[in-house]
Amino acid sequence: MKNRVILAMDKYIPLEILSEIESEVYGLKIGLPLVLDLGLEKVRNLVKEVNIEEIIVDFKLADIGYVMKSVVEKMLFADSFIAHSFIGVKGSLDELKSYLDEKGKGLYLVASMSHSGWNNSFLSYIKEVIKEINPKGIVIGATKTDLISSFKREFSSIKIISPGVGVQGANYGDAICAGADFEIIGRSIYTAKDPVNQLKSINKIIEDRVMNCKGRVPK
Ligand code: NUP
Repeated sequence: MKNRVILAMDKYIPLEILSEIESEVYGLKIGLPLVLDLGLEKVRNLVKEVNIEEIIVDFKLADIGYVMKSVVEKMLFADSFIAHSFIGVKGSLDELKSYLDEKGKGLYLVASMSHSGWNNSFLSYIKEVIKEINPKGIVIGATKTDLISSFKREFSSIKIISPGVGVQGANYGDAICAGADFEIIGRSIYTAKDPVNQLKSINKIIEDRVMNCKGRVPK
């Protein structure tokens, strides 16, 4: 698989740059700061113009089912949505999952966040929720490579996407070597002087890294 990067767009990136980037990324992750800056209509129009395999909305939804459905129904231009798993199943994630299934959209659940203060002591509960909901994918911080490997072994058919690469400290390619499918990268790309070349360099580093870790990627 060539493109292993999901570009985290928490700040506006002009269409001219996005058009050059689209062949270099697998996905585009739309963050809440971007929607608050631009407004929903402009984000929708921007997304319409780009040709990227998966558009993921990352509001880390954590609410009752009715409210989460009310959010995603306004953003059906996206392919998938990220929600928290600690909110539980009944009356919440079960309703969101059925709604997204009905609309042909994907759901990612947060399994373990990338920041150091995230508490993994409720991990077994989170795993129960993931098993019950059976989402398209899960989010695990790239800063936690052991956890990525153990989730990959336990949930082999679920896609793992990993933020925390670059600015937050994880090395490019480490999460993929540990078993993640994609690395989510934001500021290291969009704050660079030349985001297009920066992304190309990052892709090259990931490619080289993945070549060297191949034997160790968990099945
Ligand atoms: O645990 C998480 N950590 C994290 O940084 C879960 C996330 N979804 N993210 C998101 O990944 C965060 O909201 C941001 O959009 C992106 C990381 O951006 P950056 O640190 O590469 O700029």
